[in-house]
Amino acid sequence: MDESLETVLVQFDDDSGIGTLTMNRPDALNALNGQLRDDIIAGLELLEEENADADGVALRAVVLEGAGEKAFCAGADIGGFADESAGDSSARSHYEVIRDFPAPVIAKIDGYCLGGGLETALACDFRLASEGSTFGFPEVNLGILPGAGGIQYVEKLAGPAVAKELAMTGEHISAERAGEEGIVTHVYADDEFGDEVDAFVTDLAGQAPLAIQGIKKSATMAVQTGLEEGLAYDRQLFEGLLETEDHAEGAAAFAEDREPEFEGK
Ligand code: CO8
Repeated sequence: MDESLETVLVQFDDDSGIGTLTMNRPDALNALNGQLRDDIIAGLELLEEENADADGVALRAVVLEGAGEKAFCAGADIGGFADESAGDSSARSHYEVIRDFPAPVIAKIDGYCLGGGLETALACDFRLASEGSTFGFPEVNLGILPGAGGIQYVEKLAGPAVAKELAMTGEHISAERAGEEGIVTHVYADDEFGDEVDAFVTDLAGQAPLAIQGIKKSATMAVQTGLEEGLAYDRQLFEGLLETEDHAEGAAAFAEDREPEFEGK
């Protein structure tokens, strides 16, 4: 599949099961306007449709990236803030749709990752960055704050001092520092970035997809609930996975000393 929405390019590779969404407003450093936010959701829905006719799970992982040389995403479109906070408050935001999306979503960050762009990356399951990338919450310079979870996420990943430093100073930090603080999952040398991301995502896409879905649900639950409830939830997920063909395949492959072939059944 190869589709161009107004501000997002959508691709799906049948062989690997990897989908790619490219935020495509390079002239505005992929700043998030209403159209881009809607197109990210629409792109994810298009990719999810790949599972509808599949025998098992076709869509194994999604890469979210920014078009152009300079940015993953430079945050909310300055000038469009009125429509950022207005609108239908019952509609799910692209941040929530990414967070709850069944397949893992990997933010491929090459360049500026700021404000709502960083919050978009934080809603993803993994943040893979080139070493030349830059991170920050410039909202304070506009007299606002990161209102889509940025402080909450960074506080959980890096602690309150780092969250407050980023949000209160508006300063940019390097990919190296973001990696050290745990805000970014991996930082790769610029000239190895594409290959390293491909290797990471291909590996993820080859894992048992129902187990991956369960792990994502469990990890989301872990930040939303108490330990007892979380443990009960994990037990339920675990028992469900014991019944899957993928579990039987994994065990058989181990016994036969071969690579498993998971289908998401
Ligand atoms: N919105 C709109 N246009 C932008 C944005 C943006 N956020 N960022 C860059 N652009 C445009 C520039 O206006 C410029 O356009 P043009 O060529 O037409 O003049 C083009 O992109 C290239 O930008 P620069 O020339 O500025 O490029 P530089 O390399 O000199 O600088 C920077 C790059 C440092 C990234 C700089 O562009 C910048 O500081 N951008 C603004 C960053 C920012 O403040 N982002 C907004 C943060 S606020 C936010 O994200 C709130 C989220 C709220 C979520 C709430 C949910 C409820």
